Amino acid sequence: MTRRNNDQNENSNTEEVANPGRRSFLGATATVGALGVTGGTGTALMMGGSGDAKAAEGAQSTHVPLGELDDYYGFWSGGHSGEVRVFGVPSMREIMRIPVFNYCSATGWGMTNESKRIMGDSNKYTNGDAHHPHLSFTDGSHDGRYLYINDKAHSRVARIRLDIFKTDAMVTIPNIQAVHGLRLQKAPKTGYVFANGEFPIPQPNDGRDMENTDKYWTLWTAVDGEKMEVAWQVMVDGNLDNMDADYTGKYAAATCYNSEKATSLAGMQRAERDWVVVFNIERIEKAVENGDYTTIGDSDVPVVDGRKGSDVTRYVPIPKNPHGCNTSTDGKYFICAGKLSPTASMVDISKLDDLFADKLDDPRDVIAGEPELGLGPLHTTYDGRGNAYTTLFIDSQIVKWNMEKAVRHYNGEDVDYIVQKLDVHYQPGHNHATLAESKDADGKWLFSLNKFSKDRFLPVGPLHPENDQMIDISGEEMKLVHDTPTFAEPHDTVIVTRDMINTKQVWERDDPFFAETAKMAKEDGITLESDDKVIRDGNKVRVYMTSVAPNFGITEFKVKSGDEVTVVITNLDSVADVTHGFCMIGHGAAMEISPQQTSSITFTAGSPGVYWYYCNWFCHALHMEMSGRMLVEPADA
Ligand code: RUQ
Ligand code: CUA
Ligand code: CA
Repeated sequence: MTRRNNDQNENSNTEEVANPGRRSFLGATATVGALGVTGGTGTALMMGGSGDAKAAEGAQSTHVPLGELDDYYGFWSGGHSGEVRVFGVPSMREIMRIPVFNYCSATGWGMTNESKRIMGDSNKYTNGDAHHPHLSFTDGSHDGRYLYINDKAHSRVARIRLDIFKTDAMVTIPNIQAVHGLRLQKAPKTGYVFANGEFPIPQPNDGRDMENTDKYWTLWTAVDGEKMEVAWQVMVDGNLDNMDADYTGKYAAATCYNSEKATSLAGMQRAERDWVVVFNIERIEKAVENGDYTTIGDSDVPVVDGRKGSDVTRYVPIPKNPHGCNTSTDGKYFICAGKLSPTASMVDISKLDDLFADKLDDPRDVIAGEPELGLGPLHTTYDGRGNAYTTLFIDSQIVKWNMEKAVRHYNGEDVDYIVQKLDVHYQPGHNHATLAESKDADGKWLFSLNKFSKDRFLPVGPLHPENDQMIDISGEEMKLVHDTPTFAEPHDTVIVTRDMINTKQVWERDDPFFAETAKMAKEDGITLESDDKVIRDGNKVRVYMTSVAPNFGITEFKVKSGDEVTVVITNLDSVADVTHGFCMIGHGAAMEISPQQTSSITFTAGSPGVYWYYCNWFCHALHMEMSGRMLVEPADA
């Protein structure tokens, strides 16, 4: 049934001789049985992975000639680093990092007043866990306006503006713990940003019902992607893992691995089937409109009851601890990977109207196919030519399979739906092909986001990078072409053509990003574009200055120890790429000020003495000289 790339088998033999220790570790086979119900699953889940590979002959080139630009933007989540990273595809040059849920020493994210306003209360957390980056849609195509991403650690959803590549909004979702799956409404446009609440908790979670897990619930949330406010929530049975939305705007579906509502590993594997929950968005909106909802605790967000038996959801049983849920780019299926089952379940979206109209005898009648793919299927992506590509975590492979043939096989025809299995290095989680979240999937490149790199890179101690491998899928055969080490830990990526993104090279002076700071300046009678002035207001001092390479508008100012000092800098340079910085020594204050940007940061003046501040972004031949002094006098002077 499966076909192997000969090159790889040859190469793995050579490797075996060269490095027998590694082979014996990686060569161990895990079986479905070994995944079993209790105990020992930890090691079983780590095994598999059967060989090495070299870039295949005749593959598309990843080479981008010097001075030329890549064809695609790739947005990578930075996992528990909390950030988003931007790569050029196919060169896999890292172009930019966008701080989101983390603090950034270079740009001042998390420390500047502008970023603090955006982070709101959650600014108190210095960590985040970014999983799923997704680009906004209009009619099923990416429209290049926004990128949305979730934070599992503190249940947040953030938005990044793609004209400036900065985070511009962040909401903390109430009544849940851990936003995991995050997906966007694809049509008519985004629209809603849907967020899966992963861990069930008492509702409200105020100390009641802590011992009684029967009373734990989690919620599925819709955020208004324009206003970045929570629109409504739906209470569900079990928990929620990953999800996706359809191409009509009508339905969304989320996998649940803990239908058992267990709190132990063994308990979560007890059932042979968990489920995929299908949400009827129209019916949820109706329920909210009709006042058919409750609220929980202090939150005034409408919560619609979507537990089993409700009108707004359907629970379709599928095997077993399912994980990824990816809508096929032809709009036909939600494909849910089985994880502890070697299968993926294909939910036929055209049957969902009947499912909700109670016209089907069995909710399983919406399953159009359930192909057997290999061990540990996690996520699926598409080439727009009728093929699906699913990661096999335990087998350390990508399996390419034909969707139509899988459906025919499910209907009893003797047809082989597996096209190819390709070894990857090692243990893939997500995979993602170019444009494969939209109806424009172009079947050019596929990335396998491997959780382990083991021996693929120079050793750097016990902590290894991940390995995001690039595969040419433009032909019949998948061809492995490139290894990319990545740091903790890209969960997912979205890749779009470069013409979909339109960026500004220089800030506009009326940009809302620093509008609050501009308002404060106005109240102080300051013209940001020309004034260099210190304003004292009790023990608050506001230092307004301009910058033009290589000068700060103010090179000396006096404050008293303990004063709350706010430094506001407007960069008057309007030449692209002339970014200045401000770093106050000994005060934990640093920030970026790009051309025509206003940035501000507030800190408490330390003990009496002289403190130099300097520009920390290289801007000019006299960049080293771009500095000034803060003179801190005793508090009672
Ligand atoms: S999950 S390895 Cu956070 Cu996207 Cu599947
Ligand atoms: Cu201004 Cu460096
Ligand atoms: Ca389960």
